[in-house]
Amino acid sequence: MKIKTPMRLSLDSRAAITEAVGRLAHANRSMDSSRRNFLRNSLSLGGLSLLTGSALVDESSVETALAKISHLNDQAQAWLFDSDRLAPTYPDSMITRPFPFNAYYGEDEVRDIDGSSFRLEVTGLVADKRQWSLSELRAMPQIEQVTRHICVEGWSAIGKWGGVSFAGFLQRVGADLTAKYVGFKCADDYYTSIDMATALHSQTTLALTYDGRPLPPKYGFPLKLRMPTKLGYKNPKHIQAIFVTNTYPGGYWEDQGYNWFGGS
Ligand SMILES: Nc1nc2c(c(=O)[nH]1)N[C@H]1C(S)=C(S)[C@@H](COP(=O)(O)O)O[C@H]1N2
Ligand SMILES: [Mo]
Repeated sequence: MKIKTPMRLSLDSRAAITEAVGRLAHANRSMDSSRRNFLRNSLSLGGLSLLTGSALVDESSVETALAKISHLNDQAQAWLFDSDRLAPTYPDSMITRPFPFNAYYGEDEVRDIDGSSFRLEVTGLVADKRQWSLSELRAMPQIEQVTRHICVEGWSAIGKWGGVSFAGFLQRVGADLTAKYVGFKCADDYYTSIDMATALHSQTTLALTYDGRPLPPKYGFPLKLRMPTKLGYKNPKHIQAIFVTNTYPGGYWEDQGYNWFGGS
């Protein structure tokens, strides 16, 4: 059989990979018994040990094998990531109404943040460590996009986010664009981090609005990072601090076994 073109994946197959990775991440995070069931149902244990070079003799070797797969995933996804490929955008008529809320807590516990005293902290490998008020961020050029948000918990929804181009913001603060990671600390103690290539992707937006209005508290007021190339848990809401670093910062779900790259 002749292989026609090198790996040039369609968005559909990228979505399928993302979904598979999401399922793996989800399985990673599941309880012990469902983890074993996942392995039994979708991979043979022999196959898993061949793939990872670990003998699956006990629960901790299964853990190690899954962690290795997750690391392989990070590398494969970083390699597959194409900075020029755009995630699909949609017409306003396709926006999901109401857009779902999700967090590691319930909607009744959403943080209420005072926009007038809010200051965004910017630290790490950046030339300009000044803090930013909301009005300063609103004064920067704004972009807006209707894109699909995919959550590994099994739902997706289309929404419209607007704000500052994150690449533009990183340039403006004199970030070291050769650094490996951009990390985020949130007002609800959530945290995550992303690769620099995704930070600089043209659709990555430091979002100030949802559907043309200031972000409502439940969608992350005052600031959220919106990346249509990444799964839901990589998109931090209620951002308080942004830092540029070469030291792996992890993330709230990532540290519990979710795949770190988490995207396409
Ligand atoms: N600060 C913060 N950001 C977060 C989360 C969170 O719990 N806290 N949950 C993540 C997950 S898992 C999802 S699916 C999306 C949900 O965003 P939404 O409420 O706008 O749908 O936020 C992501 N960002
Ligand atoms: Mo999610």
